[in-house]
Amino acid sequence: MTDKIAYSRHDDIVVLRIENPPVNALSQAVRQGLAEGMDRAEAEDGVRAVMIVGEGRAFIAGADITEFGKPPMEPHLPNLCNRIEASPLLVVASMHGVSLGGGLEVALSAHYRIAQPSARVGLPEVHLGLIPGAGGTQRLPRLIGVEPALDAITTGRHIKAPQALEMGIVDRVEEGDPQEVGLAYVRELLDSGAERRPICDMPAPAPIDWDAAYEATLKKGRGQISPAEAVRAVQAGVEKPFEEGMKAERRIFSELMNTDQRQGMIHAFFSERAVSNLPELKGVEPRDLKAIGVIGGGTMGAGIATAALLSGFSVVLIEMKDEAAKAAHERISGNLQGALKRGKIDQAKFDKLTGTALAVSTKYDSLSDVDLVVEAVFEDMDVKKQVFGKLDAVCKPGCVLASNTSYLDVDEIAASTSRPGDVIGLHFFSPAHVMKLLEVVVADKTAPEVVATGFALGKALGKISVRAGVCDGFIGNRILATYRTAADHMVLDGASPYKIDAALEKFGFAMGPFAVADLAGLDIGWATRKRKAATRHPEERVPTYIDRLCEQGHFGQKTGQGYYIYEKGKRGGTPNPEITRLIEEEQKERGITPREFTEAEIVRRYMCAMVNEAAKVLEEGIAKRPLDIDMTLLFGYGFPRYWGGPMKWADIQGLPNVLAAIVGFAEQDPWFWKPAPLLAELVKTNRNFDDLNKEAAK
Ligand code: 3H9
Repeated sequence: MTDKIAYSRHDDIVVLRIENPPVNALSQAVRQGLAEGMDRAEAEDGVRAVMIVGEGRAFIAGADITEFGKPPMEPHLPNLCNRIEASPLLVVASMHGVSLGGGLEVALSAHYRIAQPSARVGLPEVHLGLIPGAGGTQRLPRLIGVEPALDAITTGRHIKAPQALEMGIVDRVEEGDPQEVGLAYVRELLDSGAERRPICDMPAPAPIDWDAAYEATLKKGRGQISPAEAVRAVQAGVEKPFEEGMKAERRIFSELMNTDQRQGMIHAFFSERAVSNLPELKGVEPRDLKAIGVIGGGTMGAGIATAALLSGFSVVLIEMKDEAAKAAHERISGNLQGALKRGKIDQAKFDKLTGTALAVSTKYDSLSDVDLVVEAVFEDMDVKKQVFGKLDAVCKPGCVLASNTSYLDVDEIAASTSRPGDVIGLHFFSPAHVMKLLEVVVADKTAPEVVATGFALGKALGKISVRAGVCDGFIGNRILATYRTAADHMVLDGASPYKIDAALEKFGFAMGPFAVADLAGLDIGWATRKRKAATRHPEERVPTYIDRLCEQGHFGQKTGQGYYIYEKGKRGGTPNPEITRLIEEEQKERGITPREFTEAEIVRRYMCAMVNEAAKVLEEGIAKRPLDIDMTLLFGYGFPRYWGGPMKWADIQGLPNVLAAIVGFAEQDPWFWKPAPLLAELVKTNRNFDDLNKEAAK
C-alpha cells in the first residue's frame, strides 16, 4: 500500500488514515492507497467496517489540483468513489477541517458521515472552472434534494458542520479526536445493526425547471460556464439512472477541463497564494503590529480604520477639527453597524470596537504609541509632505509610516522624513474595509522588514497584497489609465460608451468602464484632465465631450446624471442622450467620421491596451511578476476571475496574436500604441508570461 495511507485494525473496524500534507489532496498515491486499503480490509477475516479519516489539518481538500492538465493516472477518483460505496463493509467517513470537492465526494461515497463541529464541507469545483467530477452532482442531490444541492454546487460555498447536519449532508456532529469519535460512532452503528446506505441506491429526487435554473445560473455567473453546466449534470442525475448520470457528469467535467476558463481559474487559485510569497522577503521578519494610526477620517481613512478594527488592531485616527473627528467616528460606526447587521460581529464587539479600541483625536501626539500609521489625506504632494513631517516628529522609532496615495511619488514623500527606510505606500481601494486589494508600494529606501510589515498587515486584514514599485499610478491605476484611454479613443472613433460597456460586461467585467466612471464620480477624471492639460503631448487624443457634461454640473451617479441617467429607487441607469449629442458634436469638430466597432474589436483593443501597458510595467520592474498584475486587476478592478487576469488572458490568446494586434493598431495610431519591447522579446524567444512567473519562482 502507498505510504500516503496508514492502515490500522481496531477489532472488527479498519481505519484508513490519509497522510498527505498539507491538506490531504487526493493525489494518485492517495487514491491508490485508499483502493488498496479497501481491498485489504475486505480480504481480511472478521472486518465489518472501514473508517476513513484524515491526518493533520483536513479530512481531504479535494482532487490534487497540481495533477490537472497532466495525463490522468489510475485509479480515477469517480471509480474509487464507486468502489468505496459498493463495498460490502460498512464505510464511515470521520471528517475534520475541510472536506472539499473530491474530499466531500469520497465522504459521500461512504455510508455514514460524522464531522467535528468546526469542520466545513463543500463542492467548490466551480471556482476552478469545473464541476464536481467524482459523483458530487449525482450523490448530493439524491441525499439532500435538488435545490439545496444546486445551491451548494453552483456557489461552491463552504458549509459549516452544524448546517451540514441540518441539511442532511452529515449524520452526526461531535467534538473530539476525529479518529476516536469516529471509531465510537462506527461501533455504535455496528452495535445497532445499521446497514450499508449507498447513496446511489437512493431514489432520484424531484425535478425542477432545469432550463430556468440553467439560464439563471449563467446570468448570475456573468459568463462563467461551469456553474450553469453543473445544473445540466444534476439534471442528468435526476432524469437518468445513476450510472448514466455519472457518465454525463464525467463528460461535462472533461469538457470543462479543456476550457480557457478552467485554465484561468486555476491560475487565479495558485497566483492568489503566490502573490504574497515574495522571494525577496524570505527570512525577513515583519515588525510587531498592535496599534494602527490613520490620518484622515474621510471615506478612505474610515474604511482603513474599520478594516483594522475588525481585524483586532486598536486604532488612533487623526482629524483636523473636532467636527471632522466626530464625523469620522460616525463614519466608522456606520461601517461597523453594517458588520453588526451582517452578523460579522456581535453587539459586545461593536461596543468595544467603537469604544475602547478606537480613539479619534485632533492631536498628532496621540500617535506616539502606534506601530504603523496610514496617511489617507487629500492627494496633494505638499499636504502629504506636511503630514509626514508631523509623523516624523511624533511617531516612535520603528513605527512604519505609510501613505495611501494612489499615484504620488512615494520616494519624494519618504525623502521628506528623517527615516525614509520606514516609509512605504499602502494603497487601499475604496471602500477599504470591503475591497480585497492592497498595493504595497516599495520605495527606493524602504527597508525589507517594512515591506514584510506591509504584507503582514495585508494578511491580518484579509487582503490580497501585491508588491508594486513607484510610478504614476503604481500597477493598477497606471494600467487602468491606459486601457481607459483605449476606450475613450474608441468612443471618439464611433463606438458608443454603451456598446463598450455592454461588450466588456459580456467579457465578464462586473461593470463597463463608463458605468464605473459614473460610480466613481466624473469630477475625478475631470480634475485629472485639467491637472495634466499643461504637460499633455500634442498628439495625445483626449476627449472633451465629457468635460462639457461636467461643466453642466453632472458628475455621474451622485448627481443623477453622467454617461447614464439614474432615477431614484431604480438600479442601474439608462443611456444619457446628452452624451450621445456631445460625442457627435466633438466628432464633427475633430472631423471624425464615426465607424462601426464589433464587440470582438472592442474587447481586443481594450485588452491589448491593458496587456501592452502591463508588459511595460513589468519591464520597468514596477511589478516583479506577471501574476502580480493579474492579481491586481482581479482584486481591485473587477477583472473576470475566469480569465485569470490580463497576462493569463494574453497567454491564452497566444502572445504572437496579441503582439500582432498591437502592431496593427499602432499602424493607425503610432503615438498611443507603442508595442512593449518585452512583448516582442517574449514572442521572439517563444516564451509567455507564465514562463516569467515560473522563472521568478526559481
Ligand atoms: C476536485 O476535487 C475535483 C473533483 O470533483 C473531481 C476530480 C476527478 N490540491 O490555501 P492554502 C495547497 S477539484 C493541491 O494556503 P488555507 C495550496 O496550494 C478540488 N494543492 O491554505 C497551498 O500550497 P502552498 C476541489 C492544494 O488553510 C497549501 O495547500 N477543492 C489543494 O488558507 C495550503 O493551502 C478545492 O478547490 C488541492 N486541492 O486553505 C479546495 N488545496 O503551501 C482548494 C490546497 O505550496 N483549496 N492546496 O502554497 C482551498 O480552498 C484551500 O487551500 C483550503 C486551505 C481551504 C483547503
